Amino acid sequence: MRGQFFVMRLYTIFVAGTMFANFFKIPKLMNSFLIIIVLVCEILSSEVPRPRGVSLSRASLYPPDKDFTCFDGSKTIPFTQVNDDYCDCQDASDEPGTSACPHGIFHCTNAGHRPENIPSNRVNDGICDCCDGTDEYASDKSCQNNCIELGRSAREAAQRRSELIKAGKQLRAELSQKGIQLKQEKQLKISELQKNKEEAEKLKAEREALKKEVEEQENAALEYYRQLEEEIKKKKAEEEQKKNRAEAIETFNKFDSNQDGLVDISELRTRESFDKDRNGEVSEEEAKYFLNLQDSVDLETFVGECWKSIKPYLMMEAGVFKPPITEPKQSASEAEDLQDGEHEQEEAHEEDDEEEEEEEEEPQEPEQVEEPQEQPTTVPYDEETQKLVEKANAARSEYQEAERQVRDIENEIKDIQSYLQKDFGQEEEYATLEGQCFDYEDLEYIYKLCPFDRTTQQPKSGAADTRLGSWGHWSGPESNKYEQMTYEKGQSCWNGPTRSTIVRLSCGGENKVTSVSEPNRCEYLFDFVTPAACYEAPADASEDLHDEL
Ligand code: MAN
Repeated sequence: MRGQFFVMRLYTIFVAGTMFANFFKIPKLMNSFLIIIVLVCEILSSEVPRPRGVSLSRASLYPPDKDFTCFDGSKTIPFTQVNDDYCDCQDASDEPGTSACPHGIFHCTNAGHRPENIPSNRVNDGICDCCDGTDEYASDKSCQNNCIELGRSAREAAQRRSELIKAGKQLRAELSQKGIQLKQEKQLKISELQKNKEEAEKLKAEREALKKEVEEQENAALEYYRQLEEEIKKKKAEEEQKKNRAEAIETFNKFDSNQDGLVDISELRTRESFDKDRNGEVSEEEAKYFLNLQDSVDLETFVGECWKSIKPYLMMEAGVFKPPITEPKQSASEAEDLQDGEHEQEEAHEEDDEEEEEEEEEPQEPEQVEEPQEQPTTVPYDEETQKLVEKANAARSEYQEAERQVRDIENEIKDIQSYLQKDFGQEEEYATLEGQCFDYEDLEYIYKLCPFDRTTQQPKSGAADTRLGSWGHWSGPESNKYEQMTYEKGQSCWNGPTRSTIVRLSCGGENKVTSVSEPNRCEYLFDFVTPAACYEAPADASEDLHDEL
């Protein structure tokens, strides 16, 4: 029975091998060689006597003609106790083919496919774990041996993968070449810009010198006008002062009704203007206030101390002084409305005039008069000075232009330098992805991956997009950090952290986002295939058949 099964297996391997060769167009001679190797291995693996659940490579550890010593050396038992369904060794080495030991390992040969080690508690548990069905040798479950079919599809998949990687590697090499070229071009651009910068700086220095020279000439010419204006201003101020003093003296003489050379309280009390509270009479306090709290003042005290508080009241009385307006400014439309209704208002105003005069008005307190700020007198420049000013203005704007040029070049250099520092992979293979964006649509959103920039999520309803993260860093495993990207510090999640995205990269014939999910709220996972990620060595179609074959 066992012999019949063995012959059947050999036949199946032969047929499967021939089909495999035809399918993948492997030359006949080479295929015969491969089939022979597989058959020899099969014969060897089947013929080497070993306890159940032991791999070919470990068969020598179970010599049947000797007592068995546990692998940890803790115990020696007669060989007949190996696989007797009783756990003697703590390391489970005496029960490789039963479920007697809690942490044992059962080895499935899985001839024709990949061998497998399964936990021994799965032996005879009613579930087929090994494709050759050997794990269920004593259970009611009858397991089909489908290793040949599984092996074939695994090899086919491996072959497809190998071809994909092979093609991808070629594309990756091209991308890498382009990436290196891009960086070289940028490097060249920097050298060119450095040269331009030197020239721009030279020009800037020349223009600065020219500006300085003409500004000196301009300054010298304007100095005359500054002094002139200063003198005019001084003169004007002196005249104002004189006028003010004369006015103060005149007022003093007017107030000094008894001509005793003093202005006193009683003299001020006859002056209606000083009725600050508008109650119809000038009180003693009110009069005293204007005399700087004295009973009487002489001419010099009047001019020096009292005049500045008296003058605004007299000006107000004469209608010359207007207290500052504190109401908010009118808007243009309000001003128009006002103009429209101006006539009616004017008329109404005239009618109201009399009444208004009778109305109690809040007494207005004029502020101490600050002399109005004089605008500097502008003396027109002569033709020569005017020309110098224009020349200096031109020199100034030319200098500013040169300064701007230097700044622009510096900024461009800075941008390129930061580009050159970017990590675009082992051989710049990801460089060409910069500046591109790749979309992925699900039912609700359009997701976007813009490598080295950002990830976004836009609702299909048309609402504004949400930033799911900005380029952070490579975050793949130590063996190859370029297998994963992290985008971080995206828009804040409601009542939560900022959004972030992990982008898993794998080998593909073209650049494409193949899936997007949100495993945790506001943490997104993109899968992106790209030839740039075709790193792996081409998979050997027979690699998985080690050990047993
Ligand atoms: C939006 C989307 C979702 C996210 C929630 C969090 O609806 O960005 O992806 O989970 O906000 O509130």
